Amino acid sequence: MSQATTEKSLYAEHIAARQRTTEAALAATKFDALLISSGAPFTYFVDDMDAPLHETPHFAHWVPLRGPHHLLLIRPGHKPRLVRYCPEDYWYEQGPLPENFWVDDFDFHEARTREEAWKLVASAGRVAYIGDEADAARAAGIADTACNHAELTARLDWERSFKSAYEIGCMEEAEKIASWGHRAALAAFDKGASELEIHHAYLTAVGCTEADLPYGTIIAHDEKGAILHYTGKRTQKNGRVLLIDAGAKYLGYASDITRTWTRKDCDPTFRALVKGLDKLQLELCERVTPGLPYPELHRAAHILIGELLRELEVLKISGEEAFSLGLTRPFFPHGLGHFLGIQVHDVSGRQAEPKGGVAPPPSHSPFLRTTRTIAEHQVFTIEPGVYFIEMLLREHRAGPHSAAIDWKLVERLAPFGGVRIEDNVLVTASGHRNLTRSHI
Ligand SMILES: [Mn+2]
Repeated sequence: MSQATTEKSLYAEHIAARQRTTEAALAATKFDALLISSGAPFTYFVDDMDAPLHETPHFAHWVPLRGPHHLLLIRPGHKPRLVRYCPEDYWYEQGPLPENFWVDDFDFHEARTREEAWKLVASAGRVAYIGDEADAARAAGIADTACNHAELTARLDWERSFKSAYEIGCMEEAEKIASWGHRAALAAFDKGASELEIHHAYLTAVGCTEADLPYGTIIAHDEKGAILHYTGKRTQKNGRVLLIDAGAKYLGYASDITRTWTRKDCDPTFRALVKGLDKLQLELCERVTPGLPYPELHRAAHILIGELLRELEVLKISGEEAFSLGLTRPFFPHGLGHFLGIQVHDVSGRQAEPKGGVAPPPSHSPFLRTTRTIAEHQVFTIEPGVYFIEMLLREHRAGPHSAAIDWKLVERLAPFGGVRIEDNVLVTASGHRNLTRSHI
């Protein structure tokens, strides 16, 4: 079977599953139909410029059609109706629908105006709406309480955390594309390129504009690696460390990959830290198994990081002890990972149950985005990190456990910023499949 045929048949299965799960969610919430819009552009304040459109994720879950104001109507027992908004407009390109594998799965229409589009999805009964065009939905007679209904949305979000074979195929493609960028970035770093030059090398290899990436690249030399969401792009060359956190998109699905590279003139203990964290990251991936609560994996990461820091003599006490005294937190101040899919920080990581509710993170890790129990078909990141962040270390310098940290070594390592290694992991029936490592 050709790749195109596989994609088409996997997509048909994906749509059939969406129809099934949406019908169940509608039944549970007593609605007769669901209408989703692709979204309205966000216009900057006192400006006539729009931000790049992020299509409504619930819409993107059904169809990889880009652009604003498209509408999708789902009714039990009917083929989903898709209305493509394509105005007559000479300011922006409005071509015919490009060749694709998905249109046959819809009762497909085109509309020249938004009014015409909404007329084409007029439906009897209790219709629920998801999207950011609630005014248009109300004008079409949809009740206020049926717009972005909490339980219906929660039920669909819950389903989004279990990826279909089609979605996994898309995500694997996004991994492959990002790996081209990561390889080009490493080659540029080896030649002494600046953060800005590495960013451009990444974009060229991935073959897209910055707006087409799932998130802005984090490309940090040396001490800037300790800024978790560093967005600067300096022009100085010859960094000794490169921390690069960058992904790619394929048909709306994201990859989210971090690598940390060092040059030979970097401090040997920092190089050992990078190597040790890489090994530890793989060990955490090995522990991924259905039934394990994700927060337990996060806790294990803290203890392993504590042990690594003891091995390198940054800490003078065991990993367990360091964690219980709160001394691993300043070095690893973020969550171990998050769900990944259409959104980079995909939905429902903290959802308590299909109908909604929040499962809060443990008190020691308020930033942990994933509190769910690990289950087959979930995709999430595993991204431990170790950083030297003065703001977080400060309180421990004079604290009761100050003697447990080798502060001289901390000073020596701080100019190298930090290290993070991040892979994207698919949960299988018996364990996991690392979607990233086969590419980079
Ligand atoms: Mn991430």
